[in-house]
Amino acid sequence: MNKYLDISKEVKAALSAGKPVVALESTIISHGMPYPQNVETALAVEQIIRDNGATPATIAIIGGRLKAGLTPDEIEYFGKKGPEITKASRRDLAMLCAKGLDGACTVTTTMMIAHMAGINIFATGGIGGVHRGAEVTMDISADLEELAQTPVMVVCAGCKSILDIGLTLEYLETKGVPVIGMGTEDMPAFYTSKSGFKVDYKVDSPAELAHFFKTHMELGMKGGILVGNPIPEEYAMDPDVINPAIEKAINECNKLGIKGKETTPFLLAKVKEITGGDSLESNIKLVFNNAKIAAQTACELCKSNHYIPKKYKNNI
Ligand code: PSU
Ligand code: MN
Repeated sequence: MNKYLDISKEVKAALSAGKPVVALESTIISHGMPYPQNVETALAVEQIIRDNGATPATIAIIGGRLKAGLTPDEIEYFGKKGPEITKASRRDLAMLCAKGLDGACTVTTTMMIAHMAGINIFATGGIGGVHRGAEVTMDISADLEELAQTPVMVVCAGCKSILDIGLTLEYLETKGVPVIGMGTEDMPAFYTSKSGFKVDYKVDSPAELAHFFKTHMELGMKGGILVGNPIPEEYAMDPDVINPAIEKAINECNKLGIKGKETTPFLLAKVKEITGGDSLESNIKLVFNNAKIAAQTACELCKSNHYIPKKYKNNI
């Protein structure tokens, strides 16, 4: 085991018994949502994973240690400190460990630490991607590179249109990352269920997703897979409300000259402010939904070594 890694007792017990474990990120807690909803959501998400038969492993860096599995007190600490904690991407990992500092794990570092710990399924809200205007700014999230090189399945609610969704999908195609729609052929758009862009493949159940992922791993594919799980219709936002809010947030971001790693947290907070908190409510609900699907998929992956969806049976 990596000398910088600490796996919690509960997570270690689950992993060594071959039981399902689902990784969760900590940037969504510190930078993605305001306190106290961030802590409430993080704890509720862990409960949903348990209710669906898996063990949650929230991932963060504390005092230079890579943690797979946090205590409720540690989650409270991340939630309360919020953006004061360093948002940790791949480039930050060694320095935070060397200096014994804290770091909030993005999708990138959560995938890295999950993989080190032997966890291969991860649930979150949204991933980073190619930002609008990236042809000038070159702002392309390290999350896409991590998906290209680390074999972890990331269940998200698609890309929000603070990003250029079309370019994000092109980038993933170049990097060989399969994009799977859970029950949909349309890439979900985070606050809404459809972006107008197609996913690569549609699956209809966690069992089918587990089968696909197992095949991906058995082939020795080095990268991850991205699952777009649409927000349930009852929690989706009206495109006529959310789209102008995103436009306004992006304009403000550009006007203020906000760049680099500050961009995504700024846009998330601004969209929430413009929508009077409605976007936060949708955000919380879609994370719950992703946690459920990820836990169910982790259970299928553990139990069904030989699961073959009916429609494939004739081809074998
Ligand atoms: N998108 C969200 N919520 C989030 C993030 C993205 O809807 O909390 C966070 C995730 O941790 C993601 C990171 O990995 O932002 C991407 O940041 P950047 O765009 O700077 O790569
Ligand atoms: Mn960026």
